[in-house]
Parts: sequence; C-alpha cells; structure tokens
Amino acid sequence: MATEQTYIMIKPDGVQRGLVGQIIQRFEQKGFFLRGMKMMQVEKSHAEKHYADLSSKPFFGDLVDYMCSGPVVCMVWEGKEVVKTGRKIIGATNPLASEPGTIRGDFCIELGRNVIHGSDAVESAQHEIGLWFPEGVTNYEHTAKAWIYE
Ligand code: IDP
Ligand code: MG
Repeated sequence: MATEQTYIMIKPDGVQRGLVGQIIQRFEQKGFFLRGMKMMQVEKSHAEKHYADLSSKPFFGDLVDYMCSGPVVCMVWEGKEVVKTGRKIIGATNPLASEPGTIRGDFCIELGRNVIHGSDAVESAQHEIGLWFPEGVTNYEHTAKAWIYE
C-alpha cells in the first residue's frame, strides 16, 4: 500500500467556531490515519512561506492576516490517494461552490473564511509537511489497517 500523506490545517475560523472535532472526524471515519497533529499560532513570515505561490494575488495580505488571526490546527493524514480524496472531503475553494457534504460546503460561506486548508498535490503535500512539521511526524502501526485495506 502506498503511504501517501497530505497536510491538512484547520484555519483560525475553524478553531474559533468549534469545528475541530467534526473536521477530524471526517478524515478519521473515511479510514485515513492521523500521523501528526499540533496547535499553533502562526507567525506572519511562516504564513507567507506557506502561501508563497499566491504572493502576487491582491488578497495575499488579507490571507496572511487571516491565517495569523488565531491558532490553527496542523495535521498530517495518511492513506491511499489521501491528497486527492482529502481535497474532495474539503470541497471547492469557494464555499458557495462547494457541494453539500463537503467540509466547506457544510460549514462556511466566504473565500476568506473557508475554515480549512488541504494540499493540492503529492509534491506540495511533501513540501508543506516539511514546512509545518520540521520535527517529523509519528510512525506507529495502525491496528485497523487490515480492516480498511484488502
Ligand atoms: P485552496 O485553499 O482551495 O487550495 P488556493 O487557491 O490555494 O485555494 O487559495 C488559498 C486560500 O486563499 C483559499 O483557501 C482562500 O482562503 C484564499 N483565497 C483564494 N482565492 C481567493 C480570492 O479570490 N479572494 C479571497 N481569498 C481567496
Ligand atoms: Mg491551495
């Protein structure tokens, strides 16, 4: 089985609105494995690094302020095609275009308050995991593995 990993982050609005448990539950109940999790207050320079590819966008300043407006919950989830499937679980970037049943479709309304981040490709996931978890993640045996994978 491929041990693909993705970087998922509950943004400050998701934390403040008490959505942490429900968001974690959606990844857990799918069958993905939690490898790393921590809560942190993001420094401006770190938010700018995370969103470096968007630095020329007009909303970049607001986006960085938003990410630094309160603590975030950083996670690494693992499983077969977890990057692509994680994006499906999250929904479209604009919450009003996200399908009901997705996290953004169910929990939010505006682009700049869309409660969660998820890596968009395997390569960006590896880069983001390195950026947010320089200390590394846990490596333990998941006892449910044989009940989730053939
Ligand atoms: P993603 O989070 O779905 O991967 P990206 O295009 O990578 O979407 O944008 C990162 C974040 O920047 C979005 O989640 C959203 O919070 C914010 N954002 C994206 N586009 C806009 C916009 O047009 N206006 C305001 N904020 C935006
Ligand atoms: Mg993105």
